[in-house]
Amino acid sequence: MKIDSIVLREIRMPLVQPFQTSFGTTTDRRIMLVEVRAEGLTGWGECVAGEHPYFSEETIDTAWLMTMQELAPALASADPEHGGKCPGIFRKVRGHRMAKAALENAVWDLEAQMRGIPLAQLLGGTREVIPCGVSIGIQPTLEKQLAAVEKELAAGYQRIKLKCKPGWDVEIFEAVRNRWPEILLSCDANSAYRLNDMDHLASFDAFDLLMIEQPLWADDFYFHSMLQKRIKTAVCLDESIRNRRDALAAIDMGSCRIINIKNGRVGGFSEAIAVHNAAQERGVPVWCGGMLESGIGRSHNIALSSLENFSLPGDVSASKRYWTEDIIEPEVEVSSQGEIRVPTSPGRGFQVKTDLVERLTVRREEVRALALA
Ligand code: OSB
Ligand code: MG
Repeated sequence: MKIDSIVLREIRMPLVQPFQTSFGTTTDRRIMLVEVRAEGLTGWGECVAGEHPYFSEETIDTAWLMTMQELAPALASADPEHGGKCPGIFRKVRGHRMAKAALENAVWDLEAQMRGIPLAQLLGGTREVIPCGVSIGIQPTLEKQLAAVEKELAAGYQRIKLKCKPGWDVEIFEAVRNRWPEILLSCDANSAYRLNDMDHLASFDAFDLLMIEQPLWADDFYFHSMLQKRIKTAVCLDESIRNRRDALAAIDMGSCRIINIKNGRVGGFSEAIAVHNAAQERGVPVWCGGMLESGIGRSHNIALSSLENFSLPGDVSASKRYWTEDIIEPEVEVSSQGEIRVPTSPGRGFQVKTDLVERLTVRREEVRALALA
């Protein structure tokens, strides 16, 4: 494909309600979008980096800088024939996986349009519908926490994930389990616990959780493997898994029994598929994580979730849980069975509302392929 230009934008979108994790509260999102324009078509990508380097080292501002200085110029002069070429084009840049993923995924998005096939099919997906769960932020009170769970169960979601941290864990699990003994329930600590919390984490076994997500350090496999040996509940790794090799190491060491795959965290669709395949070959189920995405990242998560080994409900949920108005049409909707239908139309299957994106844009820069010649 002959790339004409790459456009970077920052859009600002207020969340319908603040989202609190063990590392902080998000009220408004600052989102970097990329457009890769080639042969009269536009592929879109979303960078999932946050405003602060709390979930990962990357932020929207580091991603913007690396995209302008390194990644977009490299891509614009490479004219890749498909998305799978992007890791090679970006290889000399160490890290910055969320920045790389935004561009790589835009190229896959573009390629699906050029070939006139659904993005899910281009990725190798086979599912017609994907099972959906929700990630519920830490609430101001137990009553509000229970009300939030009740609302999402009523909407049909198949799995409830509770954000937790020391001081906001067993009491909450106990209250939720007492009220709903049968539901699929999990928790996500975003690395909030330490070695001397091992006994405390073992006490989570009483609540029949589907998994405990990333209890320990974001860069650790070894102590997670020690923890996994001591507890019955499956450990799921999120932050720790950066690529296929990490997944292999974690599985081999027994650091986890489930893997959360996030497109941005692993650097784009190519590596996400590689992690998926490695886990599948070893009998480890995966699910698709979320990063409070706008409709563009969300549509890409839906396509990824259509791969076979995404057998557990993901954190990919309806647009209206996040936004008063999403930037895609139709918005992402979840059925009363807690499922999202995978689009069968060419490309990502959701139109970008370009007028709305334009209105939300607070910063814009462009890299033109011709200027590089
Ligand atoms: O750890 O999965 C996480 C949101 C931001 C950063 C990290 C995480 C999350 C979520 C929300 O859990 C998932 C979503 O609803 O998009
Ligand atoms: Mg997580």
